[in-house]
Amino acid sequence: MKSPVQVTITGAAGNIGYALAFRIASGQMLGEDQPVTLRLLEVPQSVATLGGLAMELEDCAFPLLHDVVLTDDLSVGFQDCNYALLIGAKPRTKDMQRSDLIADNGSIFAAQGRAINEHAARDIRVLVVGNPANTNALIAAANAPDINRRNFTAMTRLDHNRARTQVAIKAGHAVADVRQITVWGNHSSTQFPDLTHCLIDGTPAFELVSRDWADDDFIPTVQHRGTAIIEARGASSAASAANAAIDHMRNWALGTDEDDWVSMAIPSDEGHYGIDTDLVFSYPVVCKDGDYQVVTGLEVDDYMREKFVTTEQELVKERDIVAELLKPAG
Ligand code: NAX
Repeated sequence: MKSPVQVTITGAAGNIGYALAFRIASGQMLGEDQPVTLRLLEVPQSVATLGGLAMELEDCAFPLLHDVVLTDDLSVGFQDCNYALLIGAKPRTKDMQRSDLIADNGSIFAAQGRAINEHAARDIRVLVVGNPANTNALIAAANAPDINRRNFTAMTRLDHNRARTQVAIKAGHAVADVRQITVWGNHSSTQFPDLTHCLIDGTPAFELVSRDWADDDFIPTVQHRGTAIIEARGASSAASAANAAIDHMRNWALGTDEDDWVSMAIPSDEGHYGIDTDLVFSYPVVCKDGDYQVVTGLEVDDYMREKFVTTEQELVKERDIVAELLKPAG
């Protein structure tokens, strides 16, 4: 048996945390031979609620669950952490715009970045889920100067999974037949769910679905799915978000399928596809040996370029709003 790894979940008493913790403890994220210690980090007033979650985790008698640590102390929460899922933040409510969230949530991720820099394992892998996820990941990375920026990522996998299912339904195929779909840019309504290089059972998607359908139906459905779910259930997506977080981390740690790629929001420092080099931007990536690489060399036409610019500009605006939080304390 391998030695246990430390997995931190922030906001673990929330909706996504509740849907996530059991799946990590059961081995669905890091494999069925990898024991884990769960470090559950919350705000002080929610630590008591975490006690209930810890009891339920005990009651599952998961063979891979080595220990559970409950805390509201960042230094304990990130101690020697190998995998961090940064979920805790204020969720967007029915009438709230993303822009309202940015200032509110940014400072949480600056503090967590500093704590990661001081206490976590040097090869920590970080997934930011709390919104605005891309910009929060940028803030966390900026506040952890001793950790490789590549190790800070944000979640667009839920959008990727949503896109995959929508096109499978339209084409009358199984989800498993859909390959090489990409969500580019921000986890927001400016994201670009892209079928240009998508294959469905080996056939180019645009031979099975029309470009008009993609423009008028598919793209807006995926872009606004989060809002549709809030309207329908009065709360934001939780189980599907937890599922996407598992998918993202599992692929990063254990690799992607040979003939496919996935969407991950990652630091754009290398400037792939001409994107500004100081954003966290969602790209198609392949993962192997615990690392990811952007899929390069895809042809980009004017239509795609226009969509890239829209989502890139939104990320630049978000970055401007949090400029003060991007300067690590000297
Ligand atoms: P909940 O309100 O159910 O849970 C959030 C939890 O975070 C609460 O228990 C709260 O006490 C805790 N928390 C707040 N500040 C904290 C801090 N500084 N340190 C530790 N814990 C803290 O929200 P939930 O539905 O779980 O959603 C969490 C976040 O995920 C929200 O920001 C939401 O917008 C975001 N989402 C991101 C998605 C994505 O695809 N990237 C999709 C789903 C979701 O909307």
